[in-house]
Amino acid sequence: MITVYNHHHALHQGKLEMFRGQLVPCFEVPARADDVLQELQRRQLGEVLAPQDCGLAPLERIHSPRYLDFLAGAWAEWVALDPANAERDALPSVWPVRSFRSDVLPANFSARMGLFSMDAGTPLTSGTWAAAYAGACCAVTAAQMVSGGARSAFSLSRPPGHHAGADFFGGYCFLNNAAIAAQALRDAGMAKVAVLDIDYHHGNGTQAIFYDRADVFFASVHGDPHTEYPFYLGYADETGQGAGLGANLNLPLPRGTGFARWREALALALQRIALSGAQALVVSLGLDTFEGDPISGFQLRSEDYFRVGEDLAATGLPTVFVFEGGYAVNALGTNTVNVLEGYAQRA
Ligand code: 6XA
Ligand code: ZN
Repeated sequence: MITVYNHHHALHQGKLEMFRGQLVPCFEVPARADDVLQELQRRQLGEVLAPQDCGLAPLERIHSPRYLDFLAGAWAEWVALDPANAERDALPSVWPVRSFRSDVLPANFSARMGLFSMDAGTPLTSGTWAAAYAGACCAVTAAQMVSGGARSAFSLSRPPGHHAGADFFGGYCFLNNAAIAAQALRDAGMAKVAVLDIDYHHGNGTQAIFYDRADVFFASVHGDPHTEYPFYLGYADETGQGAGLGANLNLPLPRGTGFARWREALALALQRIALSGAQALVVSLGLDTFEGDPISGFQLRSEDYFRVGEDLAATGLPTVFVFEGGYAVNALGTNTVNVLEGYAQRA
């Protein structure tokens, strides 16, 4: 399995996030990707390459121009407000909820931070754009390898992507790498693609991006949004709309779910993906389903991740793995590489 690694990921290094009423050190840290890289190399799972510079075009297939403009220029605006801002990250604090307008682009920076975001847990830093852009290029490069005939490729990058919508960031995500990869597969000529999201948290951004499309099937196994982030999307009755009706599958599970029940949900998702006629698969690979994860509530164990990889390989579909969440830093390398090794041995 080839890994496309974002050598610039550590340019995004948030200091503090809002968590249960206080600002706490960020969970989404550079050590996450470093650990996975180290474990990949220790177990010699395959080559590690840098991405190609993909340009803005693949990002513009998924994200709105005004959102990309905002992200690319946000840090400079933040520091221009006050030179002392260079020492602190930008966090939103006001949002246009129901009854407010989102068509008007306010001049005020805080107002635009809120317009283009969904939570106060996602600091925007000096290197956020550079890291996220390079990460999107990793996803595009991995997709190109798979559309070019490779059985699989792994895009190893952070910040993650699946909460980011067409025009908003949140949940530690800025650019939706999985959606960008899926679109890149479509644009390379694959008529139908599936995205399977196995992060603990529902991939609200990916779902929303493809919700009215029949050419990208989205399936997700995740913590029940009645109690788990992102709360406002990810329910079982969300099945797609318009041309996309029937092309969205949510399998929410209660906090505390262990591997046996989780694996049944995975099997159901894979069955539906097979029926969808997809020619390739993008896996939003979150490892925060692990029993030791500090912010999540499933009970998967390290050895279970081999079985996950085997189940994914059994689909027979060419697969792009895209790294998402997972915060038990000491086990993250092991768990991630267990999935990839389980996959590689069965593929
Ligand atoms: C709220 C929790 C964000 C969840 C991030 C994540 N600050 N998403 O792992 O997959
Ligand atoms: Zn997650």
